[in-house]
Amino acid sequence: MNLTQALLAALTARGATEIFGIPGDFALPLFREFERSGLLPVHTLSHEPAVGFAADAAARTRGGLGVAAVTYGAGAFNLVNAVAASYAERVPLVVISGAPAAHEAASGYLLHHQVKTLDTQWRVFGELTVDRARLDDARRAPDQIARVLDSALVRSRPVYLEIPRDMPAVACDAVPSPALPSFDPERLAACADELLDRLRSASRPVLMVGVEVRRYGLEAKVAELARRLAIPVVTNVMGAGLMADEDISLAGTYLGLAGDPQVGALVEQSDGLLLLGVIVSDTDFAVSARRIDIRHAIHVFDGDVAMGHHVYHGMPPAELIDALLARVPAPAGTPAQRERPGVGPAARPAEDGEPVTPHDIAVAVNALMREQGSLPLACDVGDCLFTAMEIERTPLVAPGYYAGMGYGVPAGLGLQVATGQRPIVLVGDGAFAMTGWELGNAARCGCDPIVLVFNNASWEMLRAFQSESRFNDIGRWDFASMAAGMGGDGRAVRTRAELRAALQAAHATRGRFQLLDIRIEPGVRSPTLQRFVAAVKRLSMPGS
Ligand code: S1T
Ligand code: MG
Repeated sequence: MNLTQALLAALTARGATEIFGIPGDFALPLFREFERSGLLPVHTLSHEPAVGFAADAAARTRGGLGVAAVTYGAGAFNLVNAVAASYAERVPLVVISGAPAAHEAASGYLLHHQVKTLDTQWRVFGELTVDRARLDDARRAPDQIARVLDSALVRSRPVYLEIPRDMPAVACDAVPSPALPSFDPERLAACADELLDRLRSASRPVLMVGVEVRRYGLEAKVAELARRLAIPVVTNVMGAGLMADEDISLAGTYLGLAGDPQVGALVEQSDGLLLLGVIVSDTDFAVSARRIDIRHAIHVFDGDVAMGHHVYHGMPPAELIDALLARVPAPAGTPAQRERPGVGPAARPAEDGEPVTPHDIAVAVNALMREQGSLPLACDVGDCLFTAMEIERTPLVAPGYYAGMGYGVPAGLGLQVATGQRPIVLVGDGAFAMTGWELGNAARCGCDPIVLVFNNASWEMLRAFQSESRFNDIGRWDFASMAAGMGGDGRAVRTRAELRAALQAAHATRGRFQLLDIRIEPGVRSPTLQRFVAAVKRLSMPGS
């Protein structure tokens, strides 16, 4: 066995099912060993941000590790923003970078792709990851790989492996099996007891489900806990789409003043708010009608459980949920089958000559999913993300907290490669102009996403906050005409009747990506974005 084979076997043992990457001369030997071993399929894309987004989405939707492999310098630095997003949104992404061989590093030359020093990249990725290793010694490599990959899973954050190009084919022992997180059982028991005491003494307890519940594969167990606790359950923006396949009634998605007022009141007036794996960020908590005092909540996040003025450290989420389930008996008898409600009453899509608005897109997608079954969503940043909050309970991957554009299309490819499910991609014209061209790789990756481009000729989300700025006029691109050149089918859509017909035709067509170039007038926004902007202006930009 060589070092690459040992690494691939260790990645597979920790849930990886593919690698996304772009090689370069410092990574050619590594990619050659990837190909020779055949242990994991390698999907190459066109630009490294997309490599990171696709690997991120693969991890989010399939569970386990996502893997992005790049060359040293120019490739790895292109990946930085995607890894930052994975760090912020708790994704176990493994970054594998080629690097100069030992004799090159010692040559005394300035090497191509080098920045300040040969260690600059190592230091940069130290800021974006929870663990890292340089695999320059085959005797140490197995333990280094095991430690770093296990860190990614336990912390659900990115990690970094740097492989000098004289190492991939070097003989190497197997990597130790995955290690389970360690914890103090007595402290865990005390934490579970106090958490339940606080919930039981509350008169208005509420459970908010966040991203960690997905990242640690706990949706089924948390759904069972929610049924046993019999308290209202909500998600937040980053948690939208969670529990979609569980038999549990969700009250809705919390988005402060920009969301459903009933959900806002439920959360903000709770005297026992359990934030389970929730990223408490400004996206949804800075637009609260009444600021939530986290000290009076119970916040389970990043291995800690904060209650009142004290914190239990080293509380692995999976073990905590098991401890809570052990303390809350299942109700007698079998629970009545619950109707899994959608977002709201199933509005029938209008099929008239009216121009399409973002809300019409949500209604049309809801109708399609009620007729044809649920489809997972991959969403970008912009009004498409706010529109996604109006779509029924279906799995969703989106940069709802880090909010970096360009995620949608690559994430749709990563989702379909990792799960085999055909996604609907929601993306604005500005974000599409960044990474939408990766659709040219769809056929090679075996993907045929349905892509809905919110083509409003505008950076509309920015215009909503600063309407006087002319730089938000980005021109109307004809994306429908560009689809064929990338191996897909494009349809320009202007009216609600055209939207309904185009969506049905796209859904019926397999084997080629389907692009709906939905022409929306600049200034026309979703109700959710409208409320969000009004709330932000009211709360943080008084007088604006
Ligand atoms: N660059 C990147 C990589 N991510 C960003 N989030 C931004 C810039 C800032 C930004 C937004 S929203 C937005 C920009 C440029 C405009 C999005 O335009 P489009 O995709 O067409 O969607 P829509 O027209 O629906 O707004 C956020 C606020 O940071
Ligand atoms: Mg736009």
